[in-house]
Amino acid sequence: MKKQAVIGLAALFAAYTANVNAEEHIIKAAVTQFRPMVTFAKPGDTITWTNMAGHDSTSMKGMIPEGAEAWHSKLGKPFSIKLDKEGIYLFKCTPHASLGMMGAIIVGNADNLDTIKANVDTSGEPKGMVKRVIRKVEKQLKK
Ligand SMILES: [Cu+2]
Repeated sequence: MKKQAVIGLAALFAAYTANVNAEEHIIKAAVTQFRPMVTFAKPGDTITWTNMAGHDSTSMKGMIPEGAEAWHSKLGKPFSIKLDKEGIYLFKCTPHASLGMMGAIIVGNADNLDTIKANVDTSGEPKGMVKRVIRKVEKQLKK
């Protein structure tokens, strides 16, 4: 009985500290841009999009880590998602993707950069705009 209580407390403490360490990152929609365009996060952090009137947040096909879940937020509504899988996530605003309204979230290691690059042509997204985000990601990774 006593041992169980100790284990229970330890589990509670672990959950508590995991929560304390997790951060929330805000990405703000501004006219036809997401600010910041590139966000660095840790596994378990939450990403929140704000100021979303007229915008959505949609993950791009073949441009999120393998096994990660795709998302498509409701147009015009703030949106939050917790990202656990490490890697780069590219996302867009569906109405404004052709204007380059896209961004990237880098969670932990950016090991899927090559996969993302290889998928640009088949993504169905405006290539020039996707490449622009990738260049920005590469620049930020070199810092
Ligand atoms: Cu938009």
